Amino acid sequence: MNSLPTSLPSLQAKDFKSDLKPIWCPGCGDFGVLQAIYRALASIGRAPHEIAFVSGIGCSSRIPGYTTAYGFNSVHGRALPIAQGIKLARPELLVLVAGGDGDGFSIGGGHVPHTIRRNPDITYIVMDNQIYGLTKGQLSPTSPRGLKTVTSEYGSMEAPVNPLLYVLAYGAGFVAQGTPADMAGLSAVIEEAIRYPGFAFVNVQSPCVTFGPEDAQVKAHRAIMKSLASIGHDPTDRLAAMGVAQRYGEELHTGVYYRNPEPPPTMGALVKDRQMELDGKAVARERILDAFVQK
Ligand SMILES: Cc1ncc(C[n+]2csc(CCOP(=O)(O)OP(=O)(O)O)c2C)c(N)n1
Ligand code: SF4
Repeated sequence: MNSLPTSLPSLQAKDFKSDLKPIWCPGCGDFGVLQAIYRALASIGRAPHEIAFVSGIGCSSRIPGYTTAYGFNSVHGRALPIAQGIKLARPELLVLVAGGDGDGFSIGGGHVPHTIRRNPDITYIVMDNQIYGLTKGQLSPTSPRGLKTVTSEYGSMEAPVNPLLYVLAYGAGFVAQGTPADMAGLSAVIEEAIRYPGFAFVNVQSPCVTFGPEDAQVKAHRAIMKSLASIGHDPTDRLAAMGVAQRYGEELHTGVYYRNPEPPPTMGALVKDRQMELDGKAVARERILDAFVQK
């Protein structure tokens, strides 16, 4: 857990709700994700003006605009580098990133490993609906094999990317999964991700009711979801987490896959140390020069 203040009773979920009305299709899973984010932010207790919320482009990437935090609906696939820049320039801000599976694991997929190896203290929430929603139903990197879409009329021939294994393999310190079918569980993992001191990833199975796979619906999730705690998973065991994550696409597990019990230094902490080191060297250099001039 990091030094974020624990819940301030004065902030409620409604304080994070902006005046903008979501234009998602009725029944879209992203409504539930938004509610879970409001709840998590209320529990965290940071005021909206202390939060920077960055997204890429997609239906899911509209989410920052529906909150009262500072929002940046940026460029398709480029939310993570922008968020890292914000966190470096303004380390005191709470930085959240959100977007779709296409945004994060197709066009933006190359940024994920590099963000993980730098370990900025940011939270990345992916609304994984296995489709490109905004552009009306093309194959996405997480589309299941066989899915018929406008770009795979006879069914996809490709194996899906596994977002959980992807981030675990690169060493993400916090990895969790949720679904809007379990609002309490989803807001709890988002809150825990925000409190983790380092890069934290939450994959949300957020159904696209208009273009997504037919069996991916909130109601269907409720019937099949299984918490990782109920199967006795140990979230401090990264290899065990990778083992369970292999079942992505076959079973719907919710909860924390992995939480590094000894979080490594964040990018912000390392930069601060380097700055102090260089400042110290600059002071020493000035002293030597002063001594030289005085002679
Ligand atoms: C550079 C660039 N390439 C392509 C697009 C078109 N585009 C916009 S959103 C999107 C994919 C949306 O899918 P996803 O990121 O999974 O989000 P969703 O809409 O499903 O929430 C694409 C291909 C774009 N806006 N910019
Ligand atoms: S197209 Fe899909 S992802 Fe986009 S708002 Fe509609 S249901 Fe949601």
